[in-house]
Amino acid sequence: MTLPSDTLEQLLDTVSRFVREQLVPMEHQVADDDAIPDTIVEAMREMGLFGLSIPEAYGGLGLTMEEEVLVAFELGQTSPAFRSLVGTNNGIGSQGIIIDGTEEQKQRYLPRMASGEIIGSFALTEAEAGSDAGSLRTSARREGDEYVLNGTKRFITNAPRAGLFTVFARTDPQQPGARGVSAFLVDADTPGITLGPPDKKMGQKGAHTCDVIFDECRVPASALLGGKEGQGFRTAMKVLDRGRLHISAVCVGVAERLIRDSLRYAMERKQFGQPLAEFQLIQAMLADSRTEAYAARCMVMETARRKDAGLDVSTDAACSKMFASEMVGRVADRAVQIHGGAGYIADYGIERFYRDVRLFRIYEGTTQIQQLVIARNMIREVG
Ligand code: COS
Repeated sequence: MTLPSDTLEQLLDTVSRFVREQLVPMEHQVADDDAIPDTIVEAMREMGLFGLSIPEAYGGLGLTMEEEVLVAFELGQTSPAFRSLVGTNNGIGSQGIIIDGTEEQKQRYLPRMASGEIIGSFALTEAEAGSDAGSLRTSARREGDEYVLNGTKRFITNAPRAGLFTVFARTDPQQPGARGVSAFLVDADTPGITLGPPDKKMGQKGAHTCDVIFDECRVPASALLGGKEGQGFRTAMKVLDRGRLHISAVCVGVAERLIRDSLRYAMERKQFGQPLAEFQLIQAMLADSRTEAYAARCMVMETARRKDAGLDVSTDAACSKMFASEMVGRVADRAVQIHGGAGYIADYGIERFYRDVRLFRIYEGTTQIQQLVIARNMIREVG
């Protein structure tokens, strides 16, 4: 449901203030401790940030895609780790249930995800099945009224905190590709699940990923998402279409933050007797970054509006993800360059963003997967 414009303004203002006053001052600490303090998690719960995209009927804010990307632009203005904490409940951790879940599954999980009581995690990737998600090998064997899950999922975002996993597993061993895959809603405390140690990552400290190992993990048949076998891969693709747009919005937010920091630094720092911002070569970098971030913002807004209008945005979401994630990489690189030596020193935080944004070009589909999706869809449209 579309919010009245003053309610939306209020929400965006609240999120923006929260980011500026509470999150930005914590960035160094979160990176150093590799942990988000509980007080911040609690504040996020109170603001409803875990349930932005979950329908109101299940306790969320029920934002439209356009409203959600506007919030993501704001959340992007600080370390991506903060957004990552609420990201799975709003995206890949809940959308499978929202899009394809049964009413009972929605009732059971969505209200607790919206409140942040439980964290949802999306368990698709495996050691041998990353970009080629359809080749996954985790199995779900039917035994009476149960399925028995076996396999290992890799790099699973928010797994160390998760209360619920959406697990993609092969129910039909005769079908090696996407068609044999089903999705399951698995409570994290189900016997047979163990977690690997947290992964040591290049950036995004404070956001955690790890392996999730299923060993003869028994779930009731009612855990099958949507109650239908063989639909899991399609569900994953629909979830990712949406997730890619959200990530694009976060990229725009981070880029705008880095441009602001770069501009401020360029206006304060003097060399050769004048502020850096007076030099045309610095101006060129600022202008290029501003232009590219603006282009990405427009793409994201337009795609979000098209999605709200009920159009298929698979191609446009992939275009947005590819452009926005590559764009923020270039913007972060220029931000380091404008800051010079300071850009390379941890105290200024710019090098941290430079490392953090690298992930955007990889997760929820690499740039090369976006290219593949875009081109395949183009060919299919003509065919
Ligand atoms: N929406 C709905 N259904 C979709 C879809 C979409 N966006 N994309 C594909 N499908 C359906 C197809 O229609 C097809 O269904 P049918 O078998 O009924 O015809 C099925 O899914 C398989 O599609 P396809 O043949 O295109 O699958 P591929 O194995 O060739 O894989 C890519 C396609 C590469 C696009 C897919 O594996 C992918 O997105 N990989 C990246 C995964 C990823 O992003 N991982 C990140 C980790 S999760 S954070």
